[in-house]
This record gives sequence, C-alpha cells and structure tokens, in this order.
Amino acid sequence: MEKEGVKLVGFWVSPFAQRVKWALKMKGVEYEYIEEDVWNKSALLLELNPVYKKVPVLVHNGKVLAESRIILEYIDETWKNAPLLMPQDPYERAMARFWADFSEKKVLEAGFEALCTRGERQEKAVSSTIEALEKLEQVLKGKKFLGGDSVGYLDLVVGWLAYMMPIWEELASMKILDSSKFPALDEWINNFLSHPGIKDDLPTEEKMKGYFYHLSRKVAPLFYGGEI
Ligand SMILES: N[C@@H](CCC(=O)N[C@@H](CS)C(=O)NCC(=O)O)C(=O)O
Repeated sequence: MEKEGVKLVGFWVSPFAQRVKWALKMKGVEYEYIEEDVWNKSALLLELNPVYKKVPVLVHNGKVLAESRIILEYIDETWKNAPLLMPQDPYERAMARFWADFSEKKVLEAGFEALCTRGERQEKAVSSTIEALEKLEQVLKGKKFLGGDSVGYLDLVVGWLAYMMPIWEELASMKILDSSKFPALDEWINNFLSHPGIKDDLPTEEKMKGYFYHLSRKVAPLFYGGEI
C-alpha cells in the first residue's frame, strides 16, 4: 500500500465507518475508500488491523489507525481546520467522550439486541434502549446538536441512531424513538440529517433493510440464544 495520502477501509453499512466518512468529509480531507467484506476478510484488513480485525481502519501517510472514536479524534487533531469536532474545554471534551462511550455501550448494544430478539428478551432490550436514550435526551436538552450549535464528535458517534434505528424499529416491529417521549432527540434527528453532507453518502433504506433482516436472523441464534 502506498505511503502517501489518506485511505479508509470501511464496510458500506458499518455505522463505525460511516462516522469516519462524515468526519473526513466535514474536514474536507480527500481520501481513497477501500470497501471491505467483513464476512470474508481480506488479507489487507488482517494486515492493517491484526488486533481487532475490524473496520474502519484509517491509513494516513502509512500510519495505521483502528477504532472509529480514536480515528475521529486523530482526524480532528491532524486537520485542525474548522469544523472542530471535539469541544475545546477539557471538561466538555471529557464529557463528550463519556457520552460517546455510554451511547456505544448502552444504546447501540441494547438497540441491536432488540433488533435480534423477540418476546420477553426483546421487551427488556427495548426498555434498556429507551432508558439509555432518556439520558441522552437530557444531554441534548436546549441544544441543537450534541456538540452544541454545530455538529461535533458526539453527533458523529451517535449519528447511526438517526438513520439506522428507524429501520431496526420497522424490521423488529418495535417502537423506541417516540417523539413525544424524546422531543429533543426527535429534533436532533431532523437537524442532524439535514446538515450538509450527512445524508449524502448513506446506504439506501432498501439495502439496509435487506442487510439487517438477514443479519438479525443470522446472529439471533449465535449471540442471543434463539431463532427469530
Ligand atoms: N469499536 C469498533 C467497532 C468496529 C466494528 O464492530 N466493525 C464491524 C463492522 S460494523 C466489523 O468490522 N466487524 C467484523 C468482526 O466483528 O469481525 C470501532 O468503533 O471501530
């Protein structure tokens, strides 16, 4: 692989790769995109990310970075032009990292479990997701974006929720994003999706529906102990 330039190894439906694409676009960084098949991993991915063997991987002038949230911070620190993704105040920055971690552990994990389960287990997963979103609703109150007046790191981390959760809700016949329960989140979804560049490069709903329909049926017995 050439040493110069920026390359992103991603997977079309990966919310983790998507946040990196958004960050590079917002910063105006030109890059080569390399599509990976995470179900049949290439030698390149295994060489670039031997530790986790996951996408996204960013390669910048031959330096290799894995883990999307770390990549977002690297992008912000390397391309210091606007928009700044991380808050400038150390406490606010720590809080952004805290809520990003929380959203991954509590919203994404429980939401995905709700997609891949049914019955009592799904009900519990839906409740856990809603409980976690109640916390994010509080974080958002009075702000246009999680980053304040403009889209920042935390918005990009939570961004999957805006376009992916409605698809999961439909596929798994569940209601999570209730606008009467989450008015701030509802407004944020509209603000986020209408922000320039955010909706440009998303996979189509039909393609995501097909993918998650099959994925949920495939992983249900493997990870959640039952067919759906
Ligand atoms: N914590 C990682 C998660 C990355 C991740 O789970 N990527 C998935 C695609 S959505 C992947 O590469 N999966 C392959 C595997 O789990 O073996 C990040 O933030 O980058």
